[in-house]
Order: sequence, then structure tokens, then C-alpha cells
Amino acid sequence: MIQTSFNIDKIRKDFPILNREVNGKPLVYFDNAATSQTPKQVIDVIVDYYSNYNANIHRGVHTLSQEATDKYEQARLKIQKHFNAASSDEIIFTSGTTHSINMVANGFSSLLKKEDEIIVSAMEHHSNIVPWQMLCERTGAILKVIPMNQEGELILEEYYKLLSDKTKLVFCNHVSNALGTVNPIKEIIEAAHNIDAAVLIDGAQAAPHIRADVQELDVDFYTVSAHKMCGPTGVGILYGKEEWLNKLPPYQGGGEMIAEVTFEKTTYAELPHKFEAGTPNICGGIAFGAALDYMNAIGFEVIAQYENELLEYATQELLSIEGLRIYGTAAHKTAVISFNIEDIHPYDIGSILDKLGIAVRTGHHCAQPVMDFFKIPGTVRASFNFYNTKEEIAILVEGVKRAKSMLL
Ligand code: C6P
Repeated sequence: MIQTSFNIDKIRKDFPILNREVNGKPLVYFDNAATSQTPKQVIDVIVDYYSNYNANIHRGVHTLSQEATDKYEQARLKIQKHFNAASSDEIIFTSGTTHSINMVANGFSSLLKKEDEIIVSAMEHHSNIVPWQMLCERTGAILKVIPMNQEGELILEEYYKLLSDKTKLVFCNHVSNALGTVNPIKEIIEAAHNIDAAVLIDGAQAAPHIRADVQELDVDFYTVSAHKMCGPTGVGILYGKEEWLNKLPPYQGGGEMIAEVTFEKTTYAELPHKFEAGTPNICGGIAFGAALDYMNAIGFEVIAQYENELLEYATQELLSIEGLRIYGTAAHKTAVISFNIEDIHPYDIGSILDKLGIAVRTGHHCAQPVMDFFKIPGTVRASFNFYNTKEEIAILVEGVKRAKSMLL
């Protein structure tokens, strides 16, 4: 029996999309790790912005511009408070995690030299691999990989062996999108700091489930996408320690990121504006703040407990299907289940589930090295959020059984 201290029926009413049908069946949305759904409280904020105070920010003396600027900067303060950053100057608005990581990777071009080493984990999303490979191509630095075991857990002893005075930067996800593993980032950060290496943690999959405290973690960079935590697409943040953000050069040149421009020389704006060239996603930033308000009103501990119960129930029910294998069996996981049934192609299962109104993701999940490790082309991935229910999981399990009987 799932114990909740929140009212699931009331929560579900906040999400208009959950009322729709897909292929004549009620939608069962289990693709939350790709993007989460949006509550009406956040949709209302977006409508309000475009209905009442749409204007460019930091530029106008007029009322609309000032209102938009105030709301945007209030959102930055909400984000600072949520992640417990020491200063709002350490919160850079970006278009999302991919943009945030590229910003740091680009910045390190001027800080690395040939033969320096940077360390990545074996279970990264391509967003946290490719920008670093491009950095290695530019600088001659060398990329090393922390291996994982069959459960999908990083092997820390191997990580410790990789660290040396050549190591300049370590980057790892907080939670794996393909396996759901929650990584021991505190230990990873501490060990890197012992040899003076900086650490970037990709928080894209953790932020919807775990409230990270960047000061407590002592992390140098932390990245988040709003669309995975009830906010809109196209907006996110890079948290960076002030000392690091001051050291890195700006990512893009343009309006808003300058102090003074002449044809001889340009000086850059102070943080955070140094990294925010051009007109940002103003409405998106404000809606991100509203999404954090919404999730915090429910409470991250309550969310985590509820989702954990969904994970346990779904794991047990899915494993009762003969031939079904779950990839990612770490002791500490978020509510993500990646699975295959014998040698049925994940795409075929996903297509049948879609006919039944059930949305899952199939394929390599932008984490091809993880699939290569398990020697599979991909998986079916069901990922749950706090607005999902045990009844929906039962529908998924029946759907998977039906797919199996049709495909084997
Ligand atoms: N993962 C998934 O289905 P963007 O696209 O920039 O908001 O986030 C990229 C990203 C980075 N790191 C991790 C761990 C992620 O999971 C993602 C996005 C989605 O798993 C879409 S590919």
C-alpha cells in the first residue's frame, strides 16, 4: 500500500495533459526522464507573461520591461535558494543542461594543456561526453573513463586509481538517465578536490527527484534542465562557484554580456551577465521559478518517498514477467526502469505500448556507451514522476505482457 502525505488525485488535476487520450486509451505517461509534464500553475505563469508583461529585460525604462526584469531576477533568486548557492551571481540561465555543459567545456579550452587529463564516468549521457571529447581535440587533453559494474554502479576504487596530478577536471552525472543509478557524487567530488581537480555534476536527471545543496556538496559546477522538473523546454541553469565563473572566459559574445564596447576593446559584464549574451528565454526563466515553487510546495522528500514506492512496485511487477531483464539494479536508484524481454527489439515493445496509450522511451537514450557495456542496442525505459500511480503501473505491466505475447 502506497502511503502518501499528499493527495495524488488533487495533484493529477493540476496536469491537464493527463486527461487526454492516446489511441483511444487514457494516456499513461512514463517518459518523464525525457521530459516531465507541466502543471497548470506553471502554464498560467506562461500565459500571464505573454498576456500582460512580455518585454525585453535589463534594457528598458518602461514599466513592462521593469516588470519582466523583476520577475526574471526573482526566478534567479528562487533557483539560488532552491540549490542553496552562495550567491545569485552563481546561477547562469542557459537553454538547458547541454548548453550548460558546453559552456564549461568551452571555458576550459584556455585552462587545459596537452597531456592534462579529464575524467568522465561510463554512464554518461552524450551531452556529458561529446563536449569533453571536443575539448580534448582542441587542447590535446586526454579523456579517462570511470568504469561501472553489472549493476550499473560506478567502481570507485577504479576512479581513485585514475586520479593524479595530471587530472584537471572530473564530470559525472548525479543520476544516470539510462539506468536510474544515483551516483556517489559526494565521494567523487571530495576525491577530485584532494588533488585540486574541478568537478562538474550533470544534475539533469537528479534535479526532478533530489534537492541538491551545491554548497554542502562543494561542487564546482552543477547543471539542470527546467523541462525535466515541471518547467518549460529551452531553459535551465549552470551553477558555478564564483571563483570558477570568474576564471572562465565568456561563452558567447553579444548584447547584455558587456561592460563597455569600442572597436579597440570590449570589457565584459559582471556575473552572471558575462555568460548571458543576447535576449534570454525570459518567460522560460520565470516559469522555471514557478515550477520550483510548485514542486517545493509538495516537497522533495515526499516526492522521493512516493516515487520510490512506485519504483519498488513496478520493479517487482515487471520482474514477474518471464524473460524480462532490468538494466540498472543499483542499490540507490531513482524511479527509472530500463528493460528488455529476451531478444525482442525495444522499439517493437514501445510501439505496441503506444497503441495502448502508454508513453515510454525506447532506444539508446543518448547513452550509447551504456548500451555497448550491456551489449544491447537499446532498452525500453519507463520513468515515473510523482503524478503517476500504481494503477498506471498495472496498465504498463499488462501492456508489456500483451506485447510479449504478440512478439514472441
Ligand atoms: N536526457 C532522456 O530522455 P537537455 O536535452 O539539454 O535538456 O538535457 C540533456 C541531458 C543531459 N544529461 C542527462 C543525464 C540527461 O538525461 C539529459 C537529457 C533525456 O534521457 C533526453 S535525451
